[in-house]
Amino acid sequence: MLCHKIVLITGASSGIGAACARQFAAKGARVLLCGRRTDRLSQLAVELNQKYAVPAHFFTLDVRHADEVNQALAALPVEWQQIDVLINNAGLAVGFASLQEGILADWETMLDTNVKGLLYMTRAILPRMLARNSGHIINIGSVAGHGVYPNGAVYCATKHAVKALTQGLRMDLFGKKIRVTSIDPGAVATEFSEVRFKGDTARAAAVYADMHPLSADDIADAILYCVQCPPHVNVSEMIIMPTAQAGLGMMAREK
Ligand code: NDP
Ligand code: 8X3
Repeated sequence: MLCHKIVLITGASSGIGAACARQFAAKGARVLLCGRRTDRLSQLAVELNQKYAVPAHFFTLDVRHADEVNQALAALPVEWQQIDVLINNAGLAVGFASLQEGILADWETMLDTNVKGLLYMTRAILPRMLARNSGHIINIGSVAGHGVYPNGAVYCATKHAVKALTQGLRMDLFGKKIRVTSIDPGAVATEFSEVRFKGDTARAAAVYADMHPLSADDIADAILYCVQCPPHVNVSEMIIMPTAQAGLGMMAREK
């Protein structure tokens, strides 16, 4: 049981973030949900509040804006301010293009969300963890942080940055009782590809066609495992791929 621990999940409005919210709430955590789509967050909070004895709370947040991050966190009701676990999950790929043809706005969205958003959240929440000398930060990286593929260099660069930030944070917190974990998935069937291909659902579906991808729940399971380890155990990095995936873009399709 997570005994009413406060778990803040960025990007809780879909995919891995929403799965984490459900799994952590089921284990007795008080989940704090944020993202840009208020309607989704509100529905999820209602669902969790009806289903579980511990409360869920949501707020709208675009992690790309440092001021917004700081104001939203400062405005949290006092009973939600001591965050025990931060899951830096909000992230996305936008577009699939070579560097010579890439769209600047897409690059900025990826860098601002995946790298700067993660930094803003971490910077805002860490001081309180340090004051209590306890806490756990989970960064959602990717197998794209362990290699590169054509037309995906900028997204891969953001996930390489997440890997470096996770490693650096662990060092900066040397000697403190704050855990830092990177969860690095391969193909997970979420809205990720629909976002990458800008609403082209057929192209998105093709990413997961004729193979058994991971589900958002598979990743939430792994995150739950890391958080539930005894306090002296820090899972530093976990790479999780579908059995049918052996590397970046290397999928065994069944047709
Ligand atoms: P989804 O598209 O389903 O979820 C992404 C979440 O990020 C949404 O809840 C979205 O919420 C949120 N988000 C995006 N931009 C912002 C923003 N500016 N501010 C706040 N929230 C934001 O995809 P996944 O669940 O798959 O993605 C979650 C994480 O997992 C990402 O970091 C992704 O890079 C990573 N990942 C995904 C893999 C996959 O194959 N699916 C594999 C490896 C890693 P909203 O739109 O409401 O703001
Ligand atoms: C998402 C996995 O392979 O599409 O991070 O980059 S991949």
